[in-house]
Amino acid sequence: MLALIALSLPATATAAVDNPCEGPEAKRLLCPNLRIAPPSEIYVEKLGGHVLLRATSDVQSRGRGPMELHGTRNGPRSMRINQRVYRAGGGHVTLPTEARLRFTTVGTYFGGSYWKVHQLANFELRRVGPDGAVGDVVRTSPKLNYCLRDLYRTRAGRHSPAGRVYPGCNQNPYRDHVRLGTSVGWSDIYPAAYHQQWIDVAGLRGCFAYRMIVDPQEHLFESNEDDNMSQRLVHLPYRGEPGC
Ligand SMILES: [Ca+2]
Ligand SMILES: [Ca+2]
Repeated sequence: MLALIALSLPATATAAVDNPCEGPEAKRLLCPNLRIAPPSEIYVEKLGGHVLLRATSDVQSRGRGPMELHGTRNGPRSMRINQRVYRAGGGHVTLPTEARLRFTTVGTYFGGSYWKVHQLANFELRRVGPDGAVGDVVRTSPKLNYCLRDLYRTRAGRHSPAGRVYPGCNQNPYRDHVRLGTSVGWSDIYPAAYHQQWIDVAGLRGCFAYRMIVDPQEHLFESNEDDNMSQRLVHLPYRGEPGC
């Protein structure tokens, strides 16, 4: 009976250490918070027998401090990650994480290969019932690896730097250490036409929820771990605009 109860618990306790951004010391830390905007600029691309539902994704940094990650080589195309959280009065804490960087190839058109965070975001499609209830996952995107960088400043504010602090992801496969991150008020956005920004919806009919989830494995420490999902309803076959 005990074993059955344990198996039914959600697999959320994956962090390497306790999250200081949810504990009593949180107010002395400039903790990051990641969010993801609902999928936008949705369109269909037909390719052979595939029907690719493409969408733009926007990972937003919305905490008191940046999401800053330091990778250290632990394999030919892999790095382990320490997260750096700055203190309100100066200095920082270093948090070991279960997250990993992968040297990821996105094709020559999009610039070749980059050090990206493995499983930073998931895109998934779930069936929506006539009562509006969202059901199980029916399809997922192949995209898992995602850079963190300051691409656009999408919300100005007191903690948000006016210029880029983390300009782009490193492309050198021989580095032993890289730093990447997204500053407060900035976004890392991938357009719908980018490598793997799609879910194959071939053969699906009806109403579905197109969900985007940032940090789905809960490897990164944030001040709010409950605002990491957004969704938009889509009717399939797609009619050119969202909604069921
Ligand atoms: Ca969050
Ligand atoms: Ca998290």
